[in-house]
Amino acid sequence: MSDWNEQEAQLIEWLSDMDEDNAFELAKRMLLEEHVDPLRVLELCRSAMDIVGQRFESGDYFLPELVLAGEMLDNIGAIAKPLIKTAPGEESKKLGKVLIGTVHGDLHDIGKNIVTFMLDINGFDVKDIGIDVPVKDFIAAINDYQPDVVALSGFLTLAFESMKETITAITAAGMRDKLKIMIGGGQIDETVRAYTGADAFGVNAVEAVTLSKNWMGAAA
Ligand code: B12
Repeated sequence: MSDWNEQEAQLIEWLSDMDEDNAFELAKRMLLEEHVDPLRVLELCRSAMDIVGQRFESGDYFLPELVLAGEMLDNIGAIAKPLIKTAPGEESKKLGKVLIGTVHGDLHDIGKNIVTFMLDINGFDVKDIGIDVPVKDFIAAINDYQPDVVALSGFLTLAFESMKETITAITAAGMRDKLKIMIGGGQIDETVRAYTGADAFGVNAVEAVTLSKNWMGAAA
């Protein structure tokens, strides 16, 4: 927390305290009037969500607070995302195809949507197949879309199992050698990567872009 200036700490506090109106107005002012880096604002949102998550775990918050947190993020994201700059020249050339979805059993999609958006503005063709995606739908979509990279998102611990199932099925279908698989969302680390059999994991949307660019042989 010590890394934040006063205004940033205020945004985190309002977001984590569910002070929806003040948080939205401040985020809007930072983005549209003060031209604060939108990625920085999204990072502040993420920190606030960690606090919300902790309060949920400790029984101070319940499902309605998680729902409201999701809505606040969506609203701020809608202003922030169009302000994220595309690197010059990246708009026209397509670097490769990425298929992305949240694995079955998991309904979280805010992080996935940011990843989709960032891959898109960084020159990838991205097909987003949504949330709670059954293994068979991933397989069908890979057959159909022929992606270079498959991105699996999931925030729940149970998503690790779904990711493993999905990757095992991709291997069983004989598609594993033709694509790279990255996973992300929530508490994913090297142990989870090894467990699921993914090629790599990323902790944020910038890492998702870097991994994909490296795999496509484009400078990150
Ligand atoms: C908002 C929220 C919800 C909303 C989701 C709304 C939505 N449309 O997504 C709602 C209310 C639906 C929800 C429901 C539930 N939730 Co919830 N939720 C959250 C909360 C507060 C924020 C999540 C979020 O969106 N963060 C913001 C994004 C932007 O986060 P981010 O991590 O920075 O995202 C980046 C990375 O994840 C990465 N990334 C994402 N995907 C990918 C993919 C790839 C390939 C890569 C490389 C990177 C990558 O890039 C993103 C952008 O930079 C978290 C707490 C937390 N600390 O995260 C709990 C949390 C995830 N939820 C939790 C729980 C328990 C639930 C429920 C089970 C509650 C219940 N009792 O019903 C349900 C589950 C429903 C289901 N089956 O999925 C737990 C999970 C615990 C666990 N370990 O399993 C958490 C951690 C809260 C907690 N601490 O207890 N939730």
